[in-house]
Amino acid sequence: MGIVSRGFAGRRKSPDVTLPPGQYLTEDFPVLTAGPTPRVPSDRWEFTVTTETGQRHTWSWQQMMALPAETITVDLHCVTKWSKLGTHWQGVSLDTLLAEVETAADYALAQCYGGYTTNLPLEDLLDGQAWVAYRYDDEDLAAEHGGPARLLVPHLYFWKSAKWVRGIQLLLEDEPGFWETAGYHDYGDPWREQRYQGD
Ligand SMILES: Nc1nc2c(c(=O)[nH]1)N[C@H]1C(S)=C(S)[C@@H](COP(=O)(O)O)O[C@H]1N2
Ligand SMILES: [Mo]
Repeated sequence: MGIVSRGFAGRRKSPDVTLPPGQYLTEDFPVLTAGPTPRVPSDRWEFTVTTETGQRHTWSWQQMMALPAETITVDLHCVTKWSKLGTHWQGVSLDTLLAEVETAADYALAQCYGGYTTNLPLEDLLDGQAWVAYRYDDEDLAAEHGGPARLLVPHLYFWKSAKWVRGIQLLLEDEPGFWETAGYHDYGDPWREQRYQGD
């Protein structure tokens, strides 16, 4: 590794912050929703994992709340180029939910109240990389940000963090979701700037 001397001329305003390429910092929390905001009361909310053989594992709100919660502090990177650092969440790890599920699938399609979908490799939902998040900044997650609960997958562009999530379909073959069908990248790694198909 080389030694980099910033010198005086190279000094930046925020020398400690490294953002993915093409991103800028924002302090507020923009709302990005394709279509109307679904209103799902928690007593009618449920979350279902469906395997490639059609087996279903469903959690009611009450059952989800009874699972061990994790506190998560992560940076968010939206493909529209804003990044928000150090966001604070609470939720249930997908490791906890998927531990009970037997599957040979390699892919997952997140499904939402309201019809939005987004696809991810199953391995990107495991090993402490993804949560069903229901609290933001120590408050119940607001409806416009996906409340009562959303997927949180912060290592990928934020469109992969499905709001109003109602389930995960496990698949043997990859199946593109809403934005992926419209030309956005299948995987969406912000550090490799995978915004669009072909990036
Ligand atoms: N159900 C659903 N989830 C969604 C979206 C959406 O339109 N519908 N938009 C995605 C996009 S493009 C982004 S950037 C984030 C925005 O989340 P926020 O509105 O909480 O900032 O949610 C993602 N999850
Ligand atoms: Mo986005």
